Amino acid sequence: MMKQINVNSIAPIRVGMIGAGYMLKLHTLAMRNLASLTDDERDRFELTRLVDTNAALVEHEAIRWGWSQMDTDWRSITRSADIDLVDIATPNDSHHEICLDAFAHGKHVLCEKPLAMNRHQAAEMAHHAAASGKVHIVNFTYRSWPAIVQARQLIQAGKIGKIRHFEGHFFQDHNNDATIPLHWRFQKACAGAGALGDIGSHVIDLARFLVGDIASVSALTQRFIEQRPFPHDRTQSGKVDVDDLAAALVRFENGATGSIKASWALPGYKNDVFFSIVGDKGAIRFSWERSNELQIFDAADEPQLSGYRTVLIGRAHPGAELFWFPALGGELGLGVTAQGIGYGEAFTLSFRHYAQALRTGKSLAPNFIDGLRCCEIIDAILLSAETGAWVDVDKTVIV
Ligand code: SOE
Repeated sequence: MMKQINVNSIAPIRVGMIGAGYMLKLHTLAMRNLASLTDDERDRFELTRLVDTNAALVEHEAIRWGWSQMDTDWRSITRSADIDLVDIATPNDSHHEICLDAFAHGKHVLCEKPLAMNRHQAAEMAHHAAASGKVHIVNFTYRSWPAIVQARQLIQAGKIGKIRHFEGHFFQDHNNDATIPLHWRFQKACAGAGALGDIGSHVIDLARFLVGDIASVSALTQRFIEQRPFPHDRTQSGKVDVDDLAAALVRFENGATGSIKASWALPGYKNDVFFSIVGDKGAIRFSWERSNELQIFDAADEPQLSGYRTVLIGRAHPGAELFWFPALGGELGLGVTAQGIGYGEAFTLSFRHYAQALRTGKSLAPNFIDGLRCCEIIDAILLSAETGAWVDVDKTVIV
């Protein structure tokens, strides 16, 4: 029997995405996958318009990923009546202008991290975001990861007691290749910071998510590759002026201490988002290189059994129930399967969370205030690295 399939009865969230680079894949995949994975009709995004200044690229990507329209001017998104959510995945130096224009035209805004070039820009953006009454989101995607949400729930339930120490890093090695050209991420004027902004921002955000706000830092930065070839003439090279590595000792407002490190040029590290959090009753540690595992230590275990236990992340953990089980899984008794999930699924979970924020009209964390706090900590780390002194994090109050 042939039957017409019912289409959505609830209007989808109409998205205009700015930037057709690497993040386009993850965002689009997440929005498309979410529609099929969730039964909640409110979790629907419509791929309305894609913009990039590179006309050939935007056409290619819009067709490939199923966007309805394309353009080369971002104002065709921030100022258009047929867009609800402006999704920004452009180089960092453009976030400020695009966000302000989007809020001025009554749009909800999702912005890639780091939110801004520095804390001053970020404060202005957070101020406009709060004043607009619109939903504002910063895509700190690791916050949605089931193992990390589980870690936070255990910490909040008091399982590891009072937190004494946080050790966190994000290490990669892809920029250890000196032939990679001098693109925007290697220039302070476009990126604001190097590895610290690109991936250190994630660890900073996780430190805040899991432990709390940071009061002060003592840091250093290093650059390993000083010159890189120009993208359009590789026989010539130009100066890199951002960090390849940043390392900071940190004091949290709640009295815990710790360290935060980031580098994109440490051979052997492929994508290691790592944290170890130790409290007076136990400890938790996680590494993205074993992202479907969470390690938990309970100081109350009897001495013969004392040690970390490895928990395999699956349907029992927050968010992971969305994935990879038959529609009747529960009834078939497959409630605890754990086939394993990855980077793409992290974005799907993030977008499910953002859909919830958009439908309730509440700027759930991670929002522009979280983006601002992260920029304040990045600035404190850069200042400390420059002066060699401990620096208090300069927190802007947003009302
Ligand atoms: C590149 O270093 C990168 O894609 C970051 O920009 C992302 O935020 C991180 O999730 C993975 O690595």
